[in-house]
Amino acid sequence: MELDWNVEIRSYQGAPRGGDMGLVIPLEDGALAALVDATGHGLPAYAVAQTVRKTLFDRTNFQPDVLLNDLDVVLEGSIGAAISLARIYSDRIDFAGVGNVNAIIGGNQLLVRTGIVGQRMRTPHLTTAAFPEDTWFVMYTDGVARPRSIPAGNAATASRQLIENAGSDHDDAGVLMARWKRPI
Ligand SMILES: [Mn+2]
Repeated sequence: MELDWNVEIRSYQGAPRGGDMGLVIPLEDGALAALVDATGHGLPAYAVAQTVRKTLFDRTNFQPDVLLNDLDVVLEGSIGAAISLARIYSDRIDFAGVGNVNAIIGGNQLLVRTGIVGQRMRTPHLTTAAFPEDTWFVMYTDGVARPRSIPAGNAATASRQLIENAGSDHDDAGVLMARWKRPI
């Protein structure tokens, strides 16, 4: 099985940098996926998002709820961020999120706690969900409306389409999509 994934980001008003940032780090038994919406826009938000990126690359072997607690400490004193994280395995995902980055798997919304990582964060909640072949896992920031349906195509084309269909003109827009696929 092959993980078909893509991160699509469109910065607010075409700015070259923004606070939405996503990544998928391939691991031996799956991947670590993250989608971040740092508070605000532009360079300050971009800096916070890059701090999150660096922290995650340094700590790929930790569970999402543990990582959110770590990030809450790392981002203390910053403007903070909404962060959703998924540890992807061959048949399931472990998921946790704090803030306004939503997640859907197989059409079902996953629990995201309110709050801001780095500021007044509540204890993250770890959810485990089945992740069968050809099931879409989608994360999207609050600059994207809840998708009514998943566009056809692969992760790259479908995520681009989602941003086009449902992305806001007044915020950074970010989408991360992943599914297990049999290699062609
Ligand atoms: Mn936003």
